[in-house]
Amino acid sequence: MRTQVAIIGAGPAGLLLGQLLARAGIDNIIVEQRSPEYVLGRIRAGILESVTVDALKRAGVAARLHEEGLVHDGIEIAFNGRRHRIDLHALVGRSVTVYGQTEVTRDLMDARRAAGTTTIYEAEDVSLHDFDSARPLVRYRKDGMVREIQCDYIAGCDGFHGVSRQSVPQDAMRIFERVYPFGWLGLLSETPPVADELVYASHERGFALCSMRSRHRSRYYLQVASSERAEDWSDERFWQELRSRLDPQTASALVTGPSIEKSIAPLRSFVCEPMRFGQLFLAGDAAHIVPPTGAKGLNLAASDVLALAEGFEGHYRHADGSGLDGYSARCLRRVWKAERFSWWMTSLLHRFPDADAFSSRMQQAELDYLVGSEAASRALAENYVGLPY
Ligand code: FAS
Ligand code: PHB
Repeated sequence: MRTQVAIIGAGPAGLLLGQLLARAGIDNIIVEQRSPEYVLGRIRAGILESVTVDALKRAGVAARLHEEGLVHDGIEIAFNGRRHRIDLHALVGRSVTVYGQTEVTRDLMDARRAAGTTTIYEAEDVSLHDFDSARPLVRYRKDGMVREIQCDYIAGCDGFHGVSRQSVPQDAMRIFERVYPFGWLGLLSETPPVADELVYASHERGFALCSMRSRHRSRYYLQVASSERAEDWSDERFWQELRSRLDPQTASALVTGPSIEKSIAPLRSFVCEPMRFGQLFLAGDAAHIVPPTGAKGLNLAASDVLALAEGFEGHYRHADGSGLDGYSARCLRRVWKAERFSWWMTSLLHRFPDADAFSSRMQQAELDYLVGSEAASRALAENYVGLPY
């Protein structure tokens, strides 16, 4: 097979890139190691920045998002038994949209299927070759046969554990990483959300987050030690621990029910520099990871893909290589600011096992300052809704 751009990974980054390229008349093939059902079964992000909403509009897949997405003008920060609302829209004139990553992925999959663009699911032993030449190659095994895709470029959209970044020689990249000593135990339930907007709770027992997917489906998270396993957390134990970390107003409004999904996500900050290696471009989690506290992971993937699609369009339609040449530097400027914000929010709201009394007072003072200063709240708001793309 031959194509212009071979995309590795059919998560949100790969599917969004494929859709934007197809609409620009740029031929592409996606190679995905899992089945569509498996990809849809992963429960992840829930908050879309306006940049991401615009990207999905440009990709022609925002109809259901407009119908079902919930626009939120604020978030709440709870500590010392009280909730404090950060009025995003009043502070920076913008909002966020609650619409699960699963739904984004489903909409992109449906659009790709309708367009008849090629996606190879359950591809085994995917490998990348000669991306330091003008004739890169993707090889994979399907139905017992080894197949090849010749292409002009490869887009590595295969997430943190994917093959793309691992195909790059170690001495060609610089890695920056911070692994946090805790994870997030997430629970999805068909229960009404505990509040109209998200509640980020800082408590001496640990961080908790009350989020949602719709007005009848809730998503909750608890900070847990890295050694914890989801199977050790019964629904009852989860609900009891969540209630113990919430302020009285929120705890009294909590409606519990059976979990639909329960899983633990590790927390890390990670950046690979640069994001281009010859004819290979990394986008999304393949290039960077943020702790989910700032709701940036999926949104960074979308802004990478927007920049990459613009670069390919400039190259193929206007013989202008500047977008591709500037891709890595442009994305990393936005990535590092999102890394800072996600690290800051994680440091502010979580309990660190090695924190001393001074660190705890610093957290308390930062929280008091945040909710008591319009300037501090505005700084959080402009980062949370998404810095300019
Ligand atoms: P993805 O990891 O979503 O997709 C990569 C795709 O590549 C996958 O389908 C994978 O199967 C495929 N792949 C991997 N290796 C391959 C190979 N060798 N060959 C072919 N295909 C391969 N973000 C938030 O904002 N909020 C959250 O609450 C949140 N929770 C998360 C929980 C978990 C457990 C994880 C891992 C991430 C979470 N994230 C969250 C971040 C998440 O939403 C990512 O930012 C988002 O999925 C990024 O999308 P992609 O870059 O497409 O990577
Ligand atoms: C989610 O709903 O999954 C979610 C929302 C906000 C975050 C992280 C995750 O900061």
